[in-house]
Amino acid sequence: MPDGMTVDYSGLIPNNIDLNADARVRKALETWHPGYIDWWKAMGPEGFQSNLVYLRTAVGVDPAGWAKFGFVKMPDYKWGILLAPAVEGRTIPFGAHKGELAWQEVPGEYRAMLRRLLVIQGDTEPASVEQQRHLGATAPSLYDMRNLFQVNVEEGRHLWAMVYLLQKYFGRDGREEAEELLRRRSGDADSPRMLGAFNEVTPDWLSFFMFTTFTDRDGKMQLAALAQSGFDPLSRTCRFMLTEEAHHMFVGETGVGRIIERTCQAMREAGIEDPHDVDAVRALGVIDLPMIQRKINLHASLTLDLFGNEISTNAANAFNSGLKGRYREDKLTDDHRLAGDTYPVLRPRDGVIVSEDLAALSSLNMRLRDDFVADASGGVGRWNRIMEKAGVAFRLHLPHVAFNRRIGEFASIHADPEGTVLDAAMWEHRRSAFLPSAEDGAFIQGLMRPVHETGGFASWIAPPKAGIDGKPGDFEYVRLHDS
Ligand code: BYC
Repeated sequence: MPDGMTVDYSGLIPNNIDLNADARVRKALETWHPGYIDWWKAMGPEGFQSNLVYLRTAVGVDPAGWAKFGFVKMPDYKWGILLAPAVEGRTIPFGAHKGELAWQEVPGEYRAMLRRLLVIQGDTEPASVEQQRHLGATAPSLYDMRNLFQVNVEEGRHLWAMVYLLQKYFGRDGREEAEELLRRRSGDADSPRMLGAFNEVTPDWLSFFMFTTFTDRDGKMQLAALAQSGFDPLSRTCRFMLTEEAHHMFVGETGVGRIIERTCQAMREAGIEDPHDVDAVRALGVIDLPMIQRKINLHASLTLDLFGNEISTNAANAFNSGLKGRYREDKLTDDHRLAGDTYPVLRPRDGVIVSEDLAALSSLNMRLRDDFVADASGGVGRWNRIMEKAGVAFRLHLPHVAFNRRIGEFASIHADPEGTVLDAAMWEHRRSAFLPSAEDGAFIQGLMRPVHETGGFASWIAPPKAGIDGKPGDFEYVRLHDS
């Protein structure tokens, strides 16, 4: 009998849920598997599918030792179903059902809402793989290429995680939704992915590092909120997904950090004091710091849209029903019901941005977005310390939440990255100072040349402080020559 801690590797689908004893779900997953592999080959990383990649694979759910590293061809990766161990006697931590035993089956009255949450979560996972599929060709090192592929296979596993929940708990319509998850395509005009940011392009490695810093952090916040769910299988699934997610943000944050480090080093060596002397900095073959700020402005604002409307009945209902909690709900000390409570919400009023105390239940998207901003600013602080240490007079910052928004209270106005409201003409006039321009894109594309030599790194990025799994920086993380 599985003990919930070890993973059964004997069948097609590794799992710690005793899939062998559940013929119906095993058959549904095995039927879905070939379509998944077809999707992976068509829409997963372009090229490198027959190369050996030094990947980590989950082999257990014990935080002390859940992964093993080894060379794997990506299509042979063991995508499995892994849930964090059950907590004996767990109760619903918030909402109208607070204190009742957590659900092991879908509560009938909330079925549609729960399915929608699972489908939206599931949709983002393959979307990100599709967005990143061209990047292998321009990897700045084998170390970075390996990290990209690690992120990709784990997003693939996260799709499996949602598909398992859909197929096990939603029968026929769950199976249909699982098929749809393989049918939609990022950026497709007829059948796009569900949320805005997942239809954007990821054209270069700076975008990839920004995406994994910011958009994967939305993943962290949303998964953390779903990990509190009163629907216990969702809670256990998300708790384990969070273990993998941490590495994705590490890849992003250290990737941007290494770009900053390299730029500062090149500026110092060339005696360039002014970070705004963009032509001189770019002539060194490194990425200028103002461009990094514009990329932050873009990716942070696209990611803020993923939190939905500040005022949302959907969010209130998901909380009240016990399906989706707040970030670290179990650490909060209020009544976990929020009826009658208020929360300060930012919104535009007569050309200025004001804070209004609104019903806390309806403001839960705003609250999670605030938690995200606090979490993300820690990373920006660490980037600033790299410049400070190098003696470079430039500081990065997150844009104001009103900047460049398409969803929510600020979608109807224009604001600059400091939060000053602008009219449409002024916004158009200053847009290229705020957001990456076509010229920025062309410059970055010019830098995107692959470095495939073991231990080599592109001119615009510093090597990492340490390798993966205790390996040195010049380890051959992707074997390009023997497959
Ligand atoms: N784009 O009441 P509202 C990750 C729709 S990332 C397009 O405010 P709600 C990952 C909304 O669907 C985490 N449409 O919505 C990261 C609704 O439409 P319907 C993914 C949008 O439900 C990197 C209508 O507007 N997980 O894991 O409160 C790599 C009214 O909106 C958008 C989740 O998001 C948008 N941005 O909030 C890989 C968790 N925003 O239903 C993976 C699950 C809103 O009226 N999802 N709309 O037709 C949720 O909790 C919620 O659905 C949302 C939206 C927070 C996304």
